[in-house]
Amino acid sequence: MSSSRILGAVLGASLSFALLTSGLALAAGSHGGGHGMHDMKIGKPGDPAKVSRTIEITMYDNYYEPESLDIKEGETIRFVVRNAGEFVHEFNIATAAMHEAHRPEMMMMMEHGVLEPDRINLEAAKAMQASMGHGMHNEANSVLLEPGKSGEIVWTFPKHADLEFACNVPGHYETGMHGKVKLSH
Ligand SMILES: [Cu+2]
Repeated sequence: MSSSRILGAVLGASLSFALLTSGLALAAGSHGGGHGMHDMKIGKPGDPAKVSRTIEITMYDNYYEPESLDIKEGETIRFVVRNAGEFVHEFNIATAAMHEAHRPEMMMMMEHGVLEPDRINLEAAKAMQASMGHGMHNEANSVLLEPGKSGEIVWTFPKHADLEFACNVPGHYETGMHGKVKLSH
């Protein structure tokens, strides 16, 4: 795992949080980092004008409602995600392998004090950014939310993929905070 990927996770999370607190919850910007996210494999940021439906996701400690998703291949969905739990949670669309690779990065965020159990420490995020010298970076396939916060993702799904939505905050995936994305014709 490269340090740039770790930084991408850290700064992506802090940027997502900054966007959310300013009320601009759309994570629809293009993914310009090119740091190894498999865009074609998992889909891509969606065009808000092409959204076919909105799905509300509620995050609790440590599970999602709904528990799984039924999506048509190629469909563009607006996810409105709300954290109704008492801890920070993530809604991240990816393959199981990508989630697995993401978890050590989230662990590093926690070790650097960026990710606290119930809040995102932006001061620590800035310090980590300064010490590692990497620019801001957004992850369009995920949103990381403090308790009580909401966010949105517009996502276009691919035709074939084995995807799950998951929370990679340390300990959460392991206690069941993930669900299947069922893609159908
Ligand atoms: Cu979680």
